[in-house]
Amino acid sequence: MKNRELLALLTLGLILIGLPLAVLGYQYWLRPVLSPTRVVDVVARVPEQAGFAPDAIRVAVGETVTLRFASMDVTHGVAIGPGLGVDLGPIDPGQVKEVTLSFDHPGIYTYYCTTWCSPDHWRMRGTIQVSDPSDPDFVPAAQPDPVIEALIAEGIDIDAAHTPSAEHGTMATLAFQPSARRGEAIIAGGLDVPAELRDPAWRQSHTPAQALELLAGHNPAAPERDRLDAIAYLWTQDTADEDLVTGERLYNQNCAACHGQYGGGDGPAAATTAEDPVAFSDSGYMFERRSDVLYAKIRRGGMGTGMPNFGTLFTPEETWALVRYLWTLALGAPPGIQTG
Ligand code: HEC
Ligand SMILES: [Cu+2]
Repeated sequence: MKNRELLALLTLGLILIGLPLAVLGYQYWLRPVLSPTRVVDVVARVPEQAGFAPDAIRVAVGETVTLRFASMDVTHGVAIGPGLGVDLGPIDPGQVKEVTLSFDHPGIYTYYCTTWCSPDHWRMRGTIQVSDPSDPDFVPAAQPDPVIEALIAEGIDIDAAHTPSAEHGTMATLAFQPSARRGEAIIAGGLDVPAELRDPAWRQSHTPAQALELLAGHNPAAPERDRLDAIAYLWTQDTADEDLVTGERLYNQNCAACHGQYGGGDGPAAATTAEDPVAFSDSGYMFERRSDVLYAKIRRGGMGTGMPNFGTLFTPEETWALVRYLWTLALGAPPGIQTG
């Protein structure tokens, strides 16, 4: 009887202690040894507790490496960019998720948290530096961005803080909430649209307010509402379905915490930033914005304002998808596109 009890207890103990040990042993000892590729363990904690450890990984061109992410405190999420298309989704405490990568060219990539885990969440980033073994000291220079170069050449101070909409005067509030859907019909109905407004390059580097002025010059008799709706249509017509899907996904993961899910500037982290996050749903405010400047702001961030930079996370295409999505927050979805 005594022996049996002891045996049962031992068995139980073996299961209680042995099983986790076996799992841990497998994860941390056997798995890396058996793995045909290099395994790098990255531990995630909120940024106040050091964020990712390690926060820098070196990989050689051609080397295959498995990155294993484990969360130690709260639910984090991991994606790696730019342009790798790696999104591991949420990682709960105690959970491990992994991805195996290899790189053909030297470059720098960033792994970053995609879940709002703390007020400092967006600081949670680490870099993967891919170097060429035959030239290990070569660090690939950041690719010059033609859009940002053009803005600098034009003399636009991208790092300047935005002007609060209250100081905008005339455009602070629009007479009507513009509707892209209605605008399509207005244009089809014969509104005279100047050539500039039909040119995507012109629209990218001008504000809707500037377009409105031109449009009014050509259509002095048209009601203001028709002109606003026509601009809303022109500004959102190029937005493809997949842009919206990408833009919305990236926005919800990376921006909504500050800028608000519907662009109200009222996300849970809005109170923590030095400057107020911009409200993209404020169409009067957005009528004074240029797409190329929005693009540059997203990539470069706002010095000292609390607006993070995303240039190391997203490709230029992903950044444009975000800009297009921001316009739909202000002006509504373009006609023919269903949003949820
Ligand atoms: C940690 C909070 C925070 C997060 C996260 C954040 N932003 Fe911002 N953002 C701000 C703040 C604060 C400003 C205001 C900066 C200023 O005064 O110029 C701002 C400004 C901007 C601007 C400039 C607007 C203008 O008129 O100049 C753009 C564009 C923008 N954010 C886009 C984004 C996008 C897109 C994302 C996600 C990929 C994002 N932001 C994530 C806080 C944030
Ligand atoms: Cu996080």
